[in-house]
Amino acid sequence: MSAEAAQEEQQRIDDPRLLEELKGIVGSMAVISDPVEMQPYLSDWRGSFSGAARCVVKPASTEETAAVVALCARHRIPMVPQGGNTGMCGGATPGKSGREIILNMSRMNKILDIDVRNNTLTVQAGCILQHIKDAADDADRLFPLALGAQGSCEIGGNLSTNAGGVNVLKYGNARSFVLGLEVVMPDGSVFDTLKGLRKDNSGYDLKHLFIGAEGTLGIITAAVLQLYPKARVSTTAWLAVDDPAAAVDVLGRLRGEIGERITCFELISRPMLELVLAHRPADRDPMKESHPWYVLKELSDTLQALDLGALLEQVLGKEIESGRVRDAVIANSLGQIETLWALRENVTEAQRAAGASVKHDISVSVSSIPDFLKQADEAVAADFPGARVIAFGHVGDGSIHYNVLQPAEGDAVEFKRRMHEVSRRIHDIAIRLGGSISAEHGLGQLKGSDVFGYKDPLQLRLMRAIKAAIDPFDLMNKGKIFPE
Ligand code: FAD
Ligand code: 2HG
Ligand code: ZN
Repeated sequence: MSAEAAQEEQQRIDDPRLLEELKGIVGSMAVISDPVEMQPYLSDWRGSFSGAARCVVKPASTEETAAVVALCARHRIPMVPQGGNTGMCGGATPGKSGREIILNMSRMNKILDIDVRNNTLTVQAGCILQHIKDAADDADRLFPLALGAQGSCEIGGNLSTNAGGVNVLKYGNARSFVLGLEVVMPDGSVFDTLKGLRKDNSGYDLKHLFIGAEGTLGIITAAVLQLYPKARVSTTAWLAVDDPAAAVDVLGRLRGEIGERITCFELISRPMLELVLAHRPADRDPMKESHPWYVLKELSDTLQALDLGALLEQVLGKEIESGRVRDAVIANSLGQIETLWALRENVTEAQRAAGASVKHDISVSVSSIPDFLKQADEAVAADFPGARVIAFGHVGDGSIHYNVLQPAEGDAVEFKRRMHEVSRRIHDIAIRLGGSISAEHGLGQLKGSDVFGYKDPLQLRLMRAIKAAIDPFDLMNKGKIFPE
């Protein structure tokens, strides 16, 4: 037997032995290998991706995670990190080989520390985002990351996808909240920068490599997060505009006048509103007349004494007079605010119920949004007649969800067959306008092969070199970002 073959033989481990060793590390209740019990972990929430795995392992501490990873590294067993499994691109779903183990982080759900004087919160990676927001609130602070899945997504998943959401305009995306990170590396060693420092220029800031890496470079186990002052006053309005150009124009003018106070500025198309209303019959159109486009806008401030309502009326008055805003509804109660937000936040669920769809999560410069939407609409109308476009997004970040649904009476199978073609057309337009094919959801297994046609060769070379240096045996989330 050659030395190589002998080493391979030593690395091989059969399932019963592997399960026994894993149970020895995390306890027998935290290893799932029963095929029926494993099912929920083997596919994504949309049902778009599914795979197979040897087992699901749920570590409860950094030490357990490190021991599991070291064991897998020794036997060259590939691993799939999994958080709340709410991702859009199949990043947390294993491949088809059945050789991987899923490392589900949901037992690592402790808030480890709140340091109000340092304005920081230290959390384990499996903490549900809503729980972190609640803990910050209890400490009279704000943790601003906000997205529709916040009741089930985990901070480890948020950081691994560098999640965006509705507050990026004011506070930035997930990356901007991280002061320190703890990561179990692909060989089981622990990268530890859980320090809460705001200044540290002692070389490369390596923690940022793991943020947005979609679990391909290691397992995030904990993070130190930056807190913000709580908003004491806020006001929410639903505006009608003629087209996306008017929305971009209004945002530009408001930024000049009251920039810091704009927390959200969400673009909503009429077809999107109609889809949500059809899905939630108890909800109502906020306006009597129908308009082609809307904006859901929120202002907030930390000064209790500030009359934001008056400020909003003043700036909106000018926009209505000029005709840039056609109509406006200002929410007067918590109930009304929730009603308006429900129309925005239920769009993902409404799309899921409406049949096959192909999602696009592109970004362009804010000023290019109208051009992007015009060109994309023309392309869909010409090449995919009958397909329904559900366009909406985070205007202030140039981030548009341009989702194309199968024709209402059409054939889902035929539509799915052409999905890649649809995406190609939309992505080409975004790239021609200087944009990106992923604003906030990542690549996962949905867009890995696409990005390689678009990304600059030097950047690709650097990405591959980093992956090879950190994970030489390609054990971490195989086939994600980098297609197999
Ligand atoms: P998962 O789906 O479990 O995993 C996502 C990726 O991160 C995978 O590649 C996985 O391998 C990796 N990963 C997970 N945990 C770890 C870890 N501890 N260490 C290393 N890698 C890890 N996204 C936005 O950006 N903005 C939005 O506005 C938004 N709105 C949404 C609304 C709804 C209704 C839904 C269902 C989803 C939405 N999303 C949004 C997508 C999704 O919620 C985010 O991508 C979220 O950040 C994923 O978190 P998760 O815990 O579910 O991660
Ligand atoms: C949002 O902004 C999410 O609501 C989900 O990013 C987008 O459903 C989608 O495509
Ligand atoms: Zn979004």
